[in-house]
Amino acid sequence: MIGAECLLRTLLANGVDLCLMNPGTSEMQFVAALDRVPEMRAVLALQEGVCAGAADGYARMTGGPAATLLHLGPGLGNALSNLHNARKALSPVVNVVGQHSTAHLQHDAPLTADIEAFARPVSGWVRTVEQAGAMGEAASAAVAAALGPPGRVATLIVPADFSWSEAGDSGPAVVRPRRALPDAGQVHQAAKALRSERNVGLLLGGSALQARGLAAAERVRGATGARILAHRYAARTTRGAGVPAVERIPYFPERAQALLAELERLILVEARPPVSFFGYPGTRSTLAPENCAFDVLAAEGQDGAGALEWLAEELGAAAGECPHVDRPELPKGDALTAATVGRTVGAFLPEGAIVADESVSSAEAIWPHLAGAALHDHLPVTGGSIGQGLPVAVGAALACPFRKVVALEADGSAMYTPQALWTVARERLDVTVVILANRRYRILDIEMQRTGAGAIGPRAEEMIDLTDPELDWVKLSRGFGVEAARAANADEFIRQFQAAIQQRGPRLIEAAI
Ligand SMILES: Cc1ncc(C[n+]2csc(CCOP(=O)(O)OP(=O)(O)O)c2C)c(N)n1
Repeated sequence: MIGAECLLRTLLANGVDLCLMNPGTSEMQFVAALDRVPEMRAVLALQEGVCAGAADGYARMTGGPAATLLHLGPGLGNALSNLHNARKALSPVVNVVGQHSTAHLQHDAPLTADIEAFARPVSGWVRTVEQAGAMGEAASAAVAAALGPPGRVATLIVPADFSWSEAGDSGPAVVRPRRALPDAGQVHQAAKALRSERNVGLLLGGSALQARGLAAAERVRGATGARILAHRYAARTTRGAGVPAVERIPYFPERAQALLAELERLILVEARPPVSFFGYPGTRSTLAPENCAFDVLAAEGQDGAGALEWLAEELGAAAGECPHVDRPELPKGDALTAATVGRTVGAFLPEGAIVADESVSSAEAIWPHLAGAALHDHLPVTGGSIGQGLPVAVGAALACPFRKVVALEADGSAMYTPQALWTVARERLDVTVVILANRRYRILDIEMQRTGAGAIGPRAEEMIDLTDPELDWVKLSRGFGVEAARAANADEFIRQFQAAIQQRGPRLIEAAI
């Protein structure tokens, strides 16, 4: 078996059966091998940022890795932004990058680059395959490294001659690791604090923000009055009917600090002490009060949900009812704003939907309206690097073909990886994209003031305004093969969004907010 086939078969032996790729000459053996290894689903993306973001979205929804296949240093370079987001999401990703054949490398040919150096800052594990015979073992090691826990980007660099040479048998199946519970001492310490102190909060991140962890956290809240807070950039939060709501830490530090002002102790569950997104002149970066004490109930990569259940038992907390939140009412005759988009999405979201949220300055206006929606999963931008929402939607739809995916996309952000629309169309994914078209880098208006950079002069305005020329999302979307329409007011948006939810398949709505 040649190396390329050995790698694909090793991935399959490890349950990795999706490869998001944008190949070149050094990866031709992999492309050819796809016809001999039909069990591997290969999905083409037209820009590597889409491959990386889709692998992240897939991992968030399945807990396991997809593979990428990227072309040399430049292909990896295009993927870095979304690999950065995947790293912050703690998503397992097997990131396969082709390399020149070993004899060719010395000549510094046009595509030669230090791929390991490109990979290292976004990867938790990097290895260049040393010889063809090591291919199977190296691929298994990459899967094991990706799985963690916590999950990480494992970059496997494959010289072309090893992919075309005899490589021997495929590598072993690695045992899928279980997340470990914390030590009893951590649970006892948290229970003691909750029993004896008043202003205690639990900050949930990672897997603790899914149904099991949330239900256990609600029991703890019921028994102790502790506040349940959510890490703002956790990879996946289950929300809506049937799961308890949590307080999400706001974006701006003053609001976040005000929300947390009374806290004397914060118990961290798969989360770190919260910090603001940016540092501003005269503002501190930490969000909890300066004298707040911290305990770790579960570290990142541990079983936060299991730890919360243990804590609830320790406290003798009864299973509580999940408070009911009404579905939002549809806006009537209102202007089309981020809030009316939020109410409409909240009203129509079907059970089991997945929301890829890159709504940037519209996020605060939309978020509360989804609390009363049907049960769904919310996937935010984890690493602040925009251009993630559409690719994450692709990966989530590939992972969960029977769940509706809704991508809430600010127009500026959507322009970083619009090629994702082509993959949505080609794979006929059940994705509804809502473009929040304010024709501006709106958040930068606010940030300009906050950073003390000063007033927006006419030249600065040109760096923030997106009206000259205007992006036409209906034409752009159709150009990528996704049927689209424009909504100019709330009534049009309601009609179009309802229709998109009722049909299966790709659809884009440009909401002129
Ligand atoms: C990769 C990357 N490049 C640039 C930025 C800086 N940035 C943050 S938000 C933003 C503009 C966002 O505009 P849009 O997506 O239209 O959202 P709006 O603020 O209008 O809601 C930019 C350029 C970033 N976060 N990531």
